[in-house]
Amino acid sequence: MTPRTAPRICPLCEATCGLTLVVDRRPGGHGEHVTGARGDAEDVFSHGYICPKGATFPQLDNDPDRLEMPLVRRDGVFVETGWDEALALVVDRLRVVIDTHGGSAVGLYLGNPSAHTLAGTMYAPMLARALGTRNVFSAGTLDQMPKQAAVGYLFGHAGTFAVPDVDRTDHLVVIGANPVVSNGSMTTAADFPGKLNALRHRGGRLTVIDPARTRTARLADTHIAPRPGTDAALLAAVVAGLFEEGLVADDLGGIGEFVLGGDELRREIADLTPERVAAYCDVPAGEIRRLARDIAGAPTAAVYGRMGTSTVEFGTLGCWLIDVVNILTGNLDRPGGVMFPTAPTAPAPRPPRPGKGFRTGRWRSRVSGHPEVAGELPAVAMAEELETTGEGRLHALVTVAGNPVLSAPDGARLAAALDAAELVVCIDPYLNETTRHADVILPPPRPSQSPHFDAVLNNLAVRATVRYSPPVLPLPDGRPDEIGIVARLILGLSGVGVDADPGLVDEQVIAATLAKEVRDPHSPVAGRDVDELVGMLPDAPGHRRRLDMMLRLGAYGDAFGARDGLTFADVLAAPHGIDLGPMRPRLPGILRTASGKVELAPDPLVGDLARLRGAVDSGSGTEPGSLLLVGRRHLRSNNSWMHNLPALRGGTNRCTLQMHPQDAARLGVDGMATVRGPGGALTVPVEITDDIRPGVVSLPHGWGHDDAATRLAVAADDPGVNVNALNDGSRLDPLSGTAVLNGLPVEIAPA
Ligand SMILES: Nc1nc2c(c(=O)[nH]1)N[C@H]1C(S)=C(S)[C@@H](COP(=O)(O)OP(=O)(O)OC[C@H]3O[C@@H](n4cnc5c(=O)[nH]c(N)nc54)[C@H](O)[C@@H]3O)O[C@H]1N2
Ligand SMILES: Nc1nc2c(c(=O)[nH]1)N[C@H]1C(S)=C(S)[C@@H](COP(=O)(O)OP(=O)(O)OC[C@H]3O[C@@H](n4cnc5c(=O)[nH]c(N)nc54)[C@H](O)[C@@H]3O)O[C@H]1N2
Ligand code: SF4
Ligand SMILES: [Mo]
Repeated sequence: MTPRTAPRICPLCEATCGLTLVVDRRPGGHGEHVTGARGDAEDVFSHGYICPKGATFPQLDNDPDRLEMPLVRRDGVFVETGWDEALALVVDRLRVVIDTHGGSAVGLYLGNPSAHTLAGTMYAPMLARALGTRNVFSAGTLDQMPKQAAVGYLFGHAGTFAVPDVDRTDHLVVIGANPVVSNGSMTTAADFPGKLNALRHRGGRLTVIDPARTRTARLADTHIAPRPGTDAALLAAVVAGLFEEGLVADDLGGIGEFVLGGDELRREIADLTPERVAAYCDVPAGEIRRLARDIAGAPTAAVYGRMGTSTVEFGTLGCWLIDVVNILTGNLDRPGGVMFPTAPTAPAPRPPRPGKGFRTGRWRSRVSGHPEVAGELPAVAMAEELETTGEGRLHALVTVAGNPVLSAPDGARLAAALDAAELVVCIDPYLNETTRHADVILPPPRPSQSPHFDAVLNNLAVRATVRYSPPVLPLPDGRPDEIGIVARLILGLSGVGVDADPGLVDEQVIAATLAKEVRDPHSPVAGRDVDELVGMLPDAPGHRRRLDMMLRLGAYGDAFGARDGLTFADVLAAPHGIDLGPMRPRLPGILRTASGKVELAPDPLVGDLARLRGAVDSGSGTEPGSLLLVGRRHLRSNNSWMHNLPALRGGTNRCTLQMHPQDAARLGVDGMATVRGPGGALTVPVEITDDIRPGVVSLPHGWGHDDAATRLAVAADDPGVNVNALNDGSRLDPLSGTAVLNGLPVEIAPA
């Protein structure tokens, strides 16, 4: 038999490319496996694009270190256990913790890949409810939580993101992001490199603001290299410059009636002039003023920021000011500016109405009193919550798709706290630096055996499409997929039993959602009969029934037969996806602030400007000879968990400390160096390069695979060092609880 092919959306980064998998019989004839992956030229979103990570799909799928069976720790050693037994054991042991100490004694940590799986997006959040805990943590507070807080205050909801309209903009300003390498984040756009080239070809402009001359910066017309950690000050000065020079767009480009707080903003920010922040940012005032003019003067412009603006001391302020610049220059909600995507499974737009608004601190962490933000507590607080005795202590932790021992600051402390905890359960395919501290590991099956739908990332897509990948290979008998693992835990915890049909979870959601919809006069199914609607859903696995419901209730759906529109059957019939067109204006209907308007100058953000002023005026970190550490990503890497694939090893993907020749000469560093940060010291190979500005050094994260108790044979060969061991986790952006990962002060000496 010749090999067959099957389309599959790539789950490995936010670009969500369509792949064509090649599937062949295994040698010896025992079933099939994935032998190849290439870009799917017919995919309606990615049109054939693929990156080196996507191309390793076969290696990832077939990795011999991938766990096939649950591992249960007995007398200190992991023993392979059957599925029913392992799931029952987990529920029994969670019950003991909950019965003794209450639901809040169990923490839940959701890692990055859970944003890419159906299990992580549509089921794992329900696990928190089944546990009865508010101790929810995620990679978000090592990443984009500042953005969520900022848009929460501006637009009223922490999930309402405006993304750059990269296909139509005339001037893209990229601050603290390297999308040519990362393929974009908090903006889902396949083939970012191609889109930046297309921008240049149509005569558009690219400005990159980054202390490193990244691959993205190399494509730029203008590259500004500020001191790390100073983006909020730089952007505040751009805003001050826009006001001072009369560059604010007339009627904010046509959305003036939907925006409040312009005068207050002007008053509060006017003193943060380019001249005042120039030394702190180490960017000449004239360059900041030119940036303001270049954004205001472009027919359309979009300012886009990521990790370098987010995981810093003033992360929320920086993320807020990015959108403030977009708004003041008339670029919010218009083609070529930044726009709010309309995802196919999001509820259909409703008429404008004020919302509840956004606030934080509805509860606080027990030990340090960190405010909850968007329902989460800071990932860096997990260790202290586990360690610190007393009422309300965390006694157990469940992780889903996370490796916080490497990805969060001070992993050694967290590892010790996990060892001391009563129960640690990890839903994860690998025995790695985190899961090796578990009592039970429940491995999801291979990606080829799992269905795929981007329920979250479609909300960030620069063009609307709908695509679904059914499993390419069948599951072995008796093996649950990841949805089944999470759903059965939920059913076990809620007393229904781990042996129940996982689809029951979906039926509960369907019944509750439809009951609410039919009562909502603005719903496309207002006044209909719930049973009739349930009866229209397909006879299919629970996740498909739920997706069918969401799609039919959504902007492009058929409203359960009430209008022409999509059902899930249409999606199944289109293996390369259905294009739903470019982004469209969404104001004011999308706003959920208490005023029903965009709130430009929310109190918590305006209030935090005082802290920024303090930093600017004290010039902290600008002392001669001081060094700041930033991170970087490599094209052939994915955080901490793809170093086990031979095809992604070596070459440029190396765990080296990049340093400018002037700094290296001054410090006499060559070969190996010792880096000392607030959390400890590491010895690393140095790479001297003028791709990084003086005063800044860069080290990638996700390395440090030297723990003998893991099962990552390839990664262990060239382990690298864990950059987060330099960080004690005490530095946070207070408005979002996000760890400072970029702009960490370090000292360096020859080793
Ligand atoms: N210093 C520094 N630290 C950083 C960063 C940085 O830039 N600098 N970046 C931060 C960012 S942006 C992020 S998002 C975090 C990531 O932090 P985490 O999400 O905690 O870590 P990852 O390395 O993404 O690990 C993902 C885990 O998911 C598992 N996994 C993979 N696929 C699946 C699946 O389909 N299902 C399940 N259940 N598990 C799966 C992997 O085996 C691995 O254990 O790291 C953060 N840490
Ligand atoms: N190949 C690959 N792709 C990935 C990942 C991966 O590990 N590898 N991880 C995925 C994940 S989880 C995420 S969140 C995204 C992240 O996507 P990006 O944010 O695009 O990726 P980073 O490489 O972290 O880019 C951050 C940039 O900010 C710069 N920077 C650091 N500090 C500052 C600062 O203070 N100000 C400014 N202006 N710039 C600063 C750094 O030099 C770096 O170039 O990538 C995703 N895609
Ligand atoms: S850019 Fe690469 S890793 Fe990201 S979705 Fe596309 S193929 Fe997968
Ligand atoms: Mo991330």
